[in-house]
Amino acid sequence: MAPPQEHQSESDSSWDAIVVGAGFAGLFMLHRLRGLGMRAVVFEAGGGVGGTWYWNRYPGARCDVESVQYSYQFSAELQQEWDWSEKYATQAEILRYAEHVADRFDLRRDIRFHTRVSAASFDETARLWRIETEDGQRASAPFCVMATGCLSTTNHPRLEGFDDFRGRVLHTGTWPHEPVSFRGSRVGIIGTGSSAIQSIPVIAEEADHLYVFQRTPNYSVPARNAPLDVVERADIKASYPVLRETAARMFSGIVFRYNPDSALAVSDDDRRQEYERRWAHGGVSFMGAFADLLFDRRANETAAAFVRSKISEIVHDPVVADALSPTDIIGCKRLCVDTDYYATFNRPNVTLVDIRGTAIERITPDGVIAKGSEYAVDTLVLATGFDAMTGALNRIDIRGRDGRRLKDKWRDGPRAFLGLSCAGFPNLFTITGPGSPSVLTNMLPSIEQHVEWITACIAHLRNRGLGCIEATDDAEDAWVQHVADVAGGNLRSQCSSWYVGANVPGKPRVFSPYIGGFPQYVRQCEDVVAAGYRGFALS
Ligand code: N01
Repeated sequence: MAPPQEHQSESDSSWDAIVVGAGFAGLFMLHRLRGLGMRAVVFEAGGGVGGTWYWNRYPGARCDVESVQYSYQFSAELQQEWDWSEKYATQAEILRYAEHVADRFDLRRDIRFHTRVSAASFDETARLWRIETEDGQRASAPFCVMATGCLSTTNHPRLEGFDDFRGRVLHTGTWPHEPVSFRGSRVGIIGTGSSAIQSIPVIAEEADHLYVFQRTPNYSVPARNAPLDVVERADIKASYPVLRETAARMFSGIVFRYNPDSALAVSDDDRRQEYERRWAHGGVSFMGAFADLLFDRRANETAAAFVRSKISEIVHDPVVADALSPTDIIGCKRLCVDTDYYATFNRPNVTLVDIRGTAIERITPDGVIAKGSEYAVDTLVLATGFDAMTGALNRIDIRGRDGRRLKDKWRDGPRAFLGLSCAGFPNLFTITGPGSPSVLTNMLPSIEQHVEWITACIAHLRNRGLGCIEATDDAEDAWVQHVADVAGGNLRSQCSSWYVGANVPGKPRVFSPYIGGFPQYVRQCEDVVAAGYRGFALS
């Protein structure tokens, strides 16, 4: 591997590659580009590395994929030297890990922090991507890699009267860096997705009163988080190669026990026992209880009914338990993982405001009006999620050949080949872009696979004296159709989730991630390469 190149001065604006975003994708991309001997720069809107884990500092934030799996595998040394303290690491620990990686691989010197990219356009004559930032910087490079994240543009619902609110407003996805106290405060939280379900139990412990405005109840399973002791950590380190190899063969890229049986082929007792075991174990492996949970509505309903029975066991007030109980497909929206979420509604200082079938009527200077009543609050927490998959890319004015805007190309939904590249946008790569498994898998291995693919692709071009690679229209059309076909056979495509863009008013309803599974996706990426970059035009 070639040593990193000399650091460029601030005034230099011409690079071999530009990367947008310094989350886990951008950090590893920079490392690999340097490995090719390329001069690369990263533009990052935040003041530090870590992406999602830099911004989402809300109380209770953790990753619900086990830390030992939600971590890089490209460096055996990194794996061996880093100790995870808990089964599910906190946001703060994951951020420390990202910072450690940045320092360990000396990445920061090529990252421009507090620099948001506003435009990227392809200059066909010079065959360069020309980048502009919000603060007026310009840079150019033959290659541009968007490492902008799948859940990085926050969704702010337009609520009448919002600007008149006199209290404090916080969004889980852009949480302040300084400590936030809820002591003595009446808090209203809007939303009951993963971010809300993690933060509600923690906020409830501190706030005078917490009002939870719930439009749609969500299924959640207990995390059963626990510290990792010295012996467990040593075992993990000794078994990393096997763990990673096994994970690569799993549908989700995460190692857990999948039961190949149908939920409908076993007795009621056996089925219940399987769910009980998974509930006791905790985590997203609950959905691995039976093979057909995401393919057969009747099978799915057995798991849904089990979780509802748990909610009514945990929540004392039957009216509240009923309001917290979802009736739709479990796992259709992303399954939530919690610590004491349902039990929090037994606290006297927590009120569930069930706005199912209605909407928040308006925000007043002093609170929230819903279902005809005003709830006075000092702090409003928006746990209202993200403009997922396409939000961060569409926010940048990206223009390809003939000045065509990516946003226009994607007007009826995202179109990309393998989620990596778009026809009409030569030498532009997207890491975990729409049409790739990304959010339906363990993000870290999915990121690494994309970075390795892009790195090998650029090396291929350079080795052959080629300057350009671009997905063909035909390959892109076929891939978009394949992504839709696979989604059509899965229950996950049926509900109004952020996977289909339903949470953002006006967004076209398209199932964005690829739901064919991680191994199947990787095979297709490898086949494309083995066939001489089939589906791409190289020049
Ligand atoms: O966002 P969400 P999130 N009025 O979109 C509600 C990942 N993640 O930030 O369902 C009232 O899931 C909305 O209601 P509804 C994970 O992939 C991972 O929680 O649309 N309510 C919903 O309840 C996750 O799936 C981790 O009816 C409104 C909520 O806001 C993804 O990020 C932790 C509303 C938004 O839920 C997003 O999770 C956190 C309105 N106008 C996040 N608008 C872990 O790894 C929206 N809502 C643990």
